[in-house]
Amino acid sequence: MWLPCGCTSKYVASSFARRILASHLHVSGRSRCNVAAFMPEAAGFEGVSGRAALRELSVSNSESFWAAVARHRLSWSIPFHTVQDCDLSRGKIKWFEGGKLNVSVNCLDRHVHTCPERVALIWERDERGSEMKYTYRELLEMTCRVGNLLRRHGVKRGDCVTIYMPTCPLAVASMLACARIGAAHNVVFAGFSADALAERIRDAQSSTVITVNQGVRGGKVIELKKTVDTAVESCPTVKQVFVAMRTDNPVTMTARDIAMEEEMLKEDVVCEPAVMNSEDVLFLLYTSGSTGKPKGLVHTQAGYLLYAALTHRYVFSYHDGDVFGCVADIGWITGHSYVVYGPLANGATTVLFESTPIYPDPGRYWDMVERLKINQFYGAPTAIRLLLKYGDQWVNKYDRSTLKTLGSVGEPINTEAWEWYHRVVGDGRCPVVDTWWQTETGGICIAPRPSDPDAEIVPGMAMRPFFGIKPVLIDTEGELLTSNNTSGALCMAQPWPGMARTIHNNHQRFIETYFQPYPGYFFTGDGAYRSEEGYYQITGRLDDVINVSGHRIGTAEIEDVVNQCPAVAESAVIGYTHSIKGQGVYAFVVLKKGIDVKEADLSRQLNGMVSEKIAKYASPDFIQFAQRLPKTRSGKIMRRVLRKVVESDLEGLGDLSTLDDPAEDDWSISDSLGQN
Ligand code: 6R9
Repeated sequence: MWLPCGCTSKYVASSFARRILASHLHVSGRSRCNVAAFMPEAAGFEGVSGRAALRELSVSNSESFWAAVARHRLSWSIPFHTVQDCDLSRGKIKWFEGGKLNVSVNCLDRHVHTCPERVALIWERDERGSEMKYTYRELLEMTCRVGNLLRRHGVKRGDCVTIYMPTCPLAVASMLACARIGAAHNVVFAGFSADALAERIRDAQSSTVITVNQGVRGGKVIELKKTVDTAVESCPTVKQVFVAMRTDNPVTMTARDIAMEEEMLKEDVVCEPAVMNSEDVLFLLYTSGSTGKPKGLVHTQAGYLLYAALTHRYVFSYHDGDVFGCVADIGWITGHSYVVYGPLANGATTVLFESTPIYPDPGRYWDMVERLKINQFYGAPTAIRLLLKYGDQWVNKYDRSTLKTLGSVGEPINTEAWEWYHRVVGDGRCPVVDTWWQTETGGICIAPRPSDPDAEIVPGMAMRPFFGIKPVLIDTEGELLTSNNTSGALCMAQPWPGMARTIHNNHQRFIETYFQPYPGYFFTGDGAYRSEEGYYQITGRLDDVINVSGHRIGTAEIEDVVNQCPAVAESAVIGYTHSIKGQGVYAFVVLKKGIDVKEADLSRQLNGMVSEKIAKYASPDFIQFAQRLPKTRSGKIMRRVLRKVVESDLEGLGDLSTLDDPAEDDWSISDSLGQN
C-alpha cells in the first residue's frame, strides 16, 4: 500500500491550479452583516438577522443564496454565468453553467497552497493502533501519480473507472485522480459479490478497474482481487486492472493486471488538472430501487461538491483544525460526501475507518476517538444499537472529551439508541444530529443543525431542512398537505445543487422514479411526519426498498436471485423490524410441485445464492416455505398481508438478538458501519 514518504516536496502548482487559487483568494474576506460571523458566505445578505431568517432567504431567494455560496466556497477557473436551469417537471437539473473548475484542485491544491503539512487523512487501519497520517501535500502527490498513471494507460476525460477497494488512502487518491483527469469514478462497495460488481462494471462500461490484492476487515482477510478476477470474466469492456497491495501476500497477476504502487513510482507528482464544466459527470454510484436492477445515479462536479462541503461545515459545526470521523465505507454515498469530498473541500482532517465497531472489541470506536482526538463522530444507528447492548463500560474506558458533535445516518434512530448515544457517548454535552438524506440527494437535506446553538433537538427526529431545501408532504391523492401534525410522502419542492442529475444511461427511469409520482416535485421514496412545531420525522420507505443495517436493498433484487433456484416456483421478500439491523430480510418461498428437498438444506442453498449474487447483508434472516402466496385478483403479491403475518408472528420467531452474534457477522452488521 502506498505509504507517505514525507520527503518529496516537488509539488509546484500547475498554471491552471495557480489561476484557480488566485480566484479563490480574491473572493474571501468580505464580512458586513450580522449573519456573516456564522456564515461568511452570506455576508452579502445585509439585514438578514439570525440563522432562521437566512434559511428562509435560502429558499425564497435560492438563486442569490447559492450564487453567493458557490462563489465563496469553491475555487473556479472560470466563473459560472447561470446559477441554475432546472425544471423538476422534466427532471432537468443544471447548476452553475458556464463555470469551470476542477474538484481535485478544490479538495487538494488550494489547501496545499495554504497549509501543505496539515493532515488530510488519518487511515484507521483494521489493526488497532496502526493508524497512518497523510498530509495534504502527500495526498496531492499520491493523487497526481495516480492521475498520471491512469492517463498513461489511456484513461481519458469522460471515461468511467470502477474502484473496488476498501476504505484506504489509495482509494481516496484514486477517486480524486479520476476527478483530476476528468474521468468519472464508480466506487463499488468492497462487500459486493463478483456478480454484483460485474453488473455495475458492465452498466458503467468501465474499461479500467482499480482494486487491492486483499482486504482486511475485523481481522479477516478478504480476497478482493479474486472477486475482481471472477467479475471481469463477464465484462468484455475491461482492459486493465490496477492492483494495489493492502497485505504482503502475492496474488496471481494476469496479462491485464498492473502492479499499481510499482507503476505509480514511475510517475511525476505533478499532474495537470482537467478544466471541467460544472455539469460534467463526477461519479456514478449504484443504489437499489424498488424494481429492476440497481441504478447508477449520476452526480456532477460543482453542485455536488458545493453541497457536500456546505453541509459538512454547517450540519456538524465543523471548524478549521477539527478531526472529522465519519466511519462510513467509501463504497456508499456517506463515504463519498462525508469521508472524502465534503471534508477535503473544507481542508479538514478526515478519518478513513477500515475496521468494524466490534474489532477487536466493542470499544473500538471510542478508543479511536481518544487516540485520534476526533471532534465530530458520524455513524449509523445499527452500530449504536449493537454497541449499546455491550454496555457503557466499553465507552467509559476512553476519553471522549474532544467530541463536539455526534451524527447519525442511514436509517431511523430509535429513541433508546439516540439517548444512549447522547448520554453515554456524548456525556450529555454533544448535540446529536440525526441526518436524513439519500444517494440521490448528494448530501444531508434534513438535520437538527444548523440552527441556533441552543435550539432544541428532539430525539430521533431529523427536524429541520438545510439551507435551500424545501420539503413538502403529499397525500395519497396527490394533494399538498399544508398543515402541521400530519404525515405524507416526503417530496422536495425546489431543486438544490447536490441532487443527482440522472440515472446513467436511463434518464427515462430517472424521470419515472423521482419526478412522475408527484409532478413538479422530487419524490424521495420516503414517508415523513411533520410535527406540530413543523419538525420532520422520517417514517420509512414507501416503496419496496428495505434498509438492512443502513444498506438499501430492493426486495425484488433478492426475489430475483431466490427465483433462480431450480426448486423455487416463486418468492416474496419483505423487511421486518430487527432489533439491531433496523430491518431484517424475510423470504417466503413457494417450491415447484413434486420437489422433495430438506427445507434446511434448501434454505442454506438460497442464503448462499443471495450472498454470492448480491452481498451477505442481503441474505434472508428467515426463509419460510409456503404452499402459495397471497395475491390480488390481478396477480400482485400482497406484501401487506405478508408483513402482517410476520409482525403478528414475531413473538414466535425466537430471540432475534441471537442473530447478531458478532462472530457470525462480517458483511452485515460490520458494514453497516460501513454504511454509515
Ligand atoms: C445517506 C444514505 C437512503 C435511505 C433513505 C431513507 C434511509 C437515511 C435516514 C434514513 C431515517 C435518517 N435514511 N437516513 N431514514 N432517518 N436519518 O443512507 O443514503 O443509502 O441512499 O439510503 O435511507 O429511507 O431514503 P442511501
